[in-house]
Amino acid sequence: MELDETLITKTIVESFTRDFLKITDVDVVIVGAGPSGVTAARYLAEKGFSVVVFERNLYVGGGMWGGGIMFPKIVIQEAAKQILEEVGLKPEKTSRGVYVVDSVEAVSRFTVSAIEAGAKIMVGFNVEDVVIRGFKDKPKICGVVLNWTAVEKSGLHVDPVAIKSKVVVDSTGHEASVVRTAVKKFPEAKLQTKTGEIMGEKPMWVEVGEAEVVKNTCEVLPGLYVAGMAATAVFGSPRMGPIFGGMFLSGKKVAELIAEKLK
Ligand code: 48F
Repeated sequence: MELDETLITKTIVESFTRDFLKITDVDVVIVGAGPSGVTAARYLAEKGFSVVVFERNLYVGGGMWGGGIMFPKIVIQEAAKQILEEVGLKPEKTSRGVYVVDSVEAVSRFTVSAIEAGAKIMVGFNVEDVVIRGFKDKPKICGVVLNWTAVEKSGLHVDPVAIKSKVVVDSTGHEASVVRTAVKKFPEAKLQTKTGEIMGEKPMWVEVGEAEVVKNTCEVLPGLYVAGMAATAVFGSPRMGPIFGGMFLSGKKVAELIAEKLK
């Protein structure tokens, strides 16, 4: 067989289009493929839900690669150990009582596990807005609006496309970018925070930050959930720096909440 150039082109376009058509209407859209997002994706896909993760970078993993100050190590506490073991990691117990794994292996195993469970991960897509129904009467978020990250960066005027879902998860990290957009575009909806607004991440306090990121993982607007650092930012909790247990536990919790909601 001659390796004609256009057969490569056709294969790429055909295969991508087939994949994309499968994810235009799903149970769950997850925005951001950091530790909380990929963990949520795996659990939800394992439970049989159709799940797509949109990640604006061309790579997954979010803040996991760089560990702490670019030392590629992921530190976790006992409570999160089982989640890591489920994806085939072997957390090493240190003399300090916490556990450690290699960050490259962690990203790889979490990603493969989510994909094997049936989640679709789409990279290079920036989620720039949400889809809503019912402005005044029972408003609900029921999808996302997205474009190629390259389009956003170029500043070209290109209209985005929409994806419908039963629920959306904001796991975009410190930015909480989906909640931020939803609140800006949809001021009549009140967030489930003390002030009804995004409270902003507080300075570091590891013990409290780790507990609160899990507590804050919830449905923050009808149809929109927060997980990971996005939950910390929305609810005004302290940051925790390079310990990742809370991120994995938050991803697991958001999957459980959504599974309960959609059952
Ligand atoms: O920041 P990130 O890793 O989120 P996380 O799951 O984990 C936080 C930790 O990495 C670390 C920490 C540990 O204690 O504090 O920071 O909360 O991953 C968020 C991902 O979301 C992508 C972004 O590129 C990153 O990979 N992202 C952000 N905004 C968008 C987005 C968007 N609008 N559309 C698509 N992807």
